[in-house]
Amino acid sequence: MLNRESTDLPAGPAAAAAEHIVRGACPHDCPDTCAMLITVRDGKVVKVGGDPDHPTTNGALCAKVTRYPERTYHADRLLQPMRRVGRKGEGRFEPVGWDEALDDISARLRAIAARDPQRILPYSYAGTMGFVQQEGMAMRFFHKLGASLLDRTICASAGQTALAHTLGGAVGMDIECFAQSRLIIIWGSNAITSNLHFWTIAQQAKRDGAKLIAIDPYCSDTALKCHQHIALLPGTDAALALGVMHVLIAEDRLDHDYIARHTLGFDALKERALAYPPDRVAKICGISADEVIGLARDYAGSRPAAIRLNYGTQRTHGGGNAVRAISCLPALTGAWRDPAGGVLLSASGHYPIASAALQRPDLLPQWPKVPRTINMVTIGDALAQADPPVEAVIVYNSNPVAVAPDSEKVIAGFSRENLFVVVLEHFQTDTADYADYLLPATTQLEHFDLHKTYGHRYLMINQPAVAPVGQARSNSEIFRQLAARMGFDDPCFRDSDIEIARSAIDWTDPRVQGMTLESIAQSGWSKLNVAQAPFAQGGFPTPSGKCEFFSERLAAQGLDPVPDFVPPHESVQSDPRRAASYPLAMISPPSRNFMNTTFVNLKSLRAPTHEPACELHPDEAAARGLVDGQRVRMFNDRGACLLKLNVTPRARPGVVVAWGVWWHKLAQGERNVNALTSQALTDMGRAPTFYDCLVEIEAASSEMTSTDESSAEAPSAGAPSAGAPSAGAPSAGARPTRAGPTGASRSRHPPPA
Ligand SMILES: Nc1nc2c(c(=O)[nH]1)N[C@H]1C(S)=C(S)[C@@H](COP(=O)(O)OP(=O)(O)OC[C@H]3O[C@@H](n4cnc5c(=O)[nH]c(N)nc54)[C@H](O)[C@@H]3O)O[C@H]1N2
Ligand SMILES: Nc1nc2c(c(=O)[nH]1)N[C@H]1C(S)=C(S)[C@@H](COP(=O)(O)OP(=O)(O)OC[C@H]3O[C@@H](n4cnc5c(=O)[nH]c(N)nc54)[C@H](O)[C@@H]3O)O[C@H]1N2
Ligand SMILES: [Mo]
Repeated sequence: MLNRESTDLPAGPAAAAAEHIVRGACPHDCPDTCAMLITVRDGKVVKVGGDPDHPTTNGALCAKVTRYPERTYHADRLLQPMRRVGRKGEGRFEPVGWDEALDDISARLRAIAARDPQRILPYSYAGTMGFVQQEGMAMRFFHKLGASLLDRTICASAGQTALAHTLGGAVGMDIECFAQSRLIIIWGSNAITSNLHFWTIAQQAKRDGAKLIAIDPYCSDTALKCHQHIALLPGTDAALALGVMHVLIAEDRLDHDYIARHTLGFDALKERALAYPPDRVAKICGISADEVIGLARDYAGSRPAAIRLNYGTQRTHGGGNAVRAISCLPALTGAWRDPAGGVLLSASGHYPIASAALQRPDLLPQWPKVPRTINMVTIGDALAQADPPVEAVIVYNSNPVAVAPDSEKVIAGFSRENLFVVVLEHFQTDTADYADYLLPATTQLEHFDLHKTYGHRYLMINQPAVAPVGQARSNSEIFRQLAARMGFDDPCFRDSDIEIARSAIDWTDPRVQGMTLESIAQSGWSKLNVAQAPFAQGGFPTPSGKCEFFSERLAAQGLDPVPDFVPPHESVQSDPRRAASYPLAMISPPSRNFMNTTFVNLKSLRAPTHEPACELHPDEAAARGLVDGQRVRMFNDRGACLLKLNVTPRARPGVVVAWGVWWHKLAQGERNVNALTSQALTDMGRAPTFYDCLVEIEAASSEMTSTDESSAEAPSAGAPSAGAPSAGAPSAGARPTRAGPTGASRSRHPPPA
């Protein structure tokens, strides 16, 4: 499967030597997208390191990705195709040949498609972010089939929609320029966890005298190291941004020239901001009026002033409006005039992506009419209620049973005996337990790819370092072979991985002028030609060419054209009745050692935390008679999970911080935090509201508190070993109770009672 043609591209140095280094790119859903140097000895990867020449990677990888060899050669790695033998969710499989598996899968899909191809649904996200292995061949396949479209909204679509309606796209500052900023506001981002290489840059700025301010309900590792931390309540960022505007306007600290030339709708924004005086904002946000005023004065008084905004701000009901309000700020003060001023949420919109050539929507049977769209966030409801029903789900690059909100409903959906499920994976995840066919996929060390990024401006190449492990095949190869079996004979289904990568970029665009796939492969990466201060003279990619405080396009959708504070669905202020039963606002931000649910099954990365944990303020703990270190049950009317309690003032009163995102089956009680989160959506972008979730916490009953890490180990997954029907040793049944509201005993993900 190693794509023959890939050797045509210049590989890394000394490609033929017994020990050699191959250039890779980190595939994960992280803004850093690091350049990797992969050391191969005798056909095996022995080391993965960071490229010292790549300006943002700067020679360093995070603890997770340094462990790529351990992950790749892990004893639980899926090495052969498998077919279900037990009940859905039991996770019991038998080995099957590739041909038999692909023949049967294509026959099943053909039969369903004959009734209505919309009954088939792809489910995928960002297990890998490469053009080839993420959606390149997969999307062509599902388009040709006429399957339901998947709305890929689980992470960023509220913020992206907001940016599109304000700046004109996912565009902004060059991350490297933050080194020269005099003020950096780190807004809804725990950079030390989720954007480590930006943190290196921010520390450089700090050493050079910049002030760092964190805006975060939790005193994260990052907030701890900033000069100031503003601990607002979750989901109140728009109010804070409007309060800052109020002060800027009241004290006339505006760049009137920039506003006049390069913005649209100042009067409407001014009127809105005047409704948010600091006292009102302080009440909404749970902070002091002085903090609002101080933030505004710091912002207006520093030049260059930069905002590193992250997706943590947009996982509540008003997330879209929050991102819109925050991204209006640099146009009010003219911060965009400097390369080290402005805002960065995502840089992905700077890449000239040829998505029509890559994904071929024109292959849809009734193009330009498109099939129905199913939102990946509400997969729980969709599997129960969609009409016509979903009869098949093909999962790749994602672990929906663990990452989608409202787990009990997701589990119930995947438990349907009349749902045909195919999962392409590296490991036997929570989702894999529900597969009818479980297909072993290659890792980034075993396949070719080309990457855009969302945190910096380099196109990145990933060369395969070694041959696929076991019988693993790349996503692109699996969909290529399925396409052949379905009789899809368009030439694009025979494209090699190199050809798919080439089709992904509009090479005529000035931003990639002078670049070819081959030239990028030479160094492993190549920087886009985009101005360091892209909006110093305006030129926003909006319809008006201006920063749109007022958005005609939002108005046309019947939405508020001017940013406002949209309260959380669930908070003490917005829903006091619900808060009477569930008074704590729960947020579940990324863990440092995991990448969403990826790496949770690596014992070495799980070791520091040992088990899922949460943090609660001493006053909240005392009010409940809870003590540090004890096991607690966190619950609401949707579900429950068991956590170890850390009592610490780093969590503000009213908020519980429950780190994401464990595998259900590796957690005590076999439920992670998504058992409690809801399927409610954001104000724009149809996105999830993971951090908009009221809960209560109590001591776990004694039968829930047996703490034996070994009992929470993964069942040895889908086994490489000689043909034995493997996996899913019924370890689950040996455990005491599940965390769920019913407390009923259960097998591995039981349908809710
Ligand atoms: N190690 C690691 N890195 C990751 C990930 C991971 O799981 N682990 N996930 C990756 C993914 S998928 C993404 S999308 C990115 C970005 O992921 P983000 O969701 O931006 O994650 P963080 O940077 O950790 O920042 C979230 C911060 O926002 C805070 N927060 C929560 N609610 C609010 C709120 O309402 N307002 C404000 N101001 N702050 C809030 C949290 O306490 C946390 O400190 O990170 C990526 N990087
Ligand atoms: N409670 C709560 N839930 C959350 C979040 C949160 O902050 N709190 N964060 C949300 C966010 S921001 C996101 S982005 C989503 C992430 O959700 P997902 O995108 O589902 O992310 P992962 O859990 O990392 O699962 C990715 C899976 O893809 C697999 N994979 C990796 N590479 C390949 C490949 O080449 N081929 C195949 N076939 N498989 C591959 C990995 O083994 C892994 O199991 O989760 C969301 N869920
Ligand atoms: Mo994400």
